[in-house]
Amino acid sequence: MRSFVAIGMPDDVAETLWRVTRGLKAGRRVEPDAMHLTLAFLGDVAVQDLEDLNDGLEAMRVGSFEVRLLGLGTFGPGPRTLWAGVAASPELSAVQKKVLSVARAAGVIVERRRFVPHVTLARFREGEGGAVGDVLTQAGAFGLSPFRVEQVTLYASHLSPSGARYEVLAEYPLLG
Ligand code: 2AM
Repeated sequence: MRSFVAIGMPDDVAETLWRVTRGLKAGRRVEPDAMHLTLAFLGDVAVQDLEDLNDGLEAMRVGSFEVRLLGLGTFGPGPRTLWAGVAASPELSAVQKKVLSVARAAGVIVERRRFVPHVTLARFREGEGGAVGDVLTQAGAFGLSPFRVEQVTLYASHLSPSGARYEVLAEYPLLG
């Protein structure tokens, strides 16, 4: 099953993020209830590995912490995506490393990519990305109040021609 571990956005944060892309004239906006900060993209995971992953995430001892969304940016030529950035945080880096090590221990092969924490707000097809210019004029000024991360979530990603649909498979409270 195509899956990933992420931090879901609280409703009020997601609503605020949704308003950022209100004026976009092209591209596909990510719906508020699909917004998340990915800690580890796992790709296709075998059912047995998923069980081990679930056990490992349940056993993880990490406390809750705060994150702050700060700045806007883009990935890819065109660009392909618009995202909200995340203020550097040792707690966030620690939980991301922990999730990666749990995934590897469960037998999941995780890509070695630099962790650039972000929340994707919109995706663009070729030729659409220019529309991002209007939104990026607010980039420097963009910043939200910090919010507390109380849990991490294991999601399944179901791909279809109209985009990905995310399903919550399990939630893991951060109790320390
Ligand atoms: P993105 O939002 O920047 O595209 C589910 O696809 C989540 O995993 C998304 O948040 C996506 O990031 C992230 N992700 C990281 N690496 C990925 C990859 N190689 N393929 C698809 N999604 C990836």
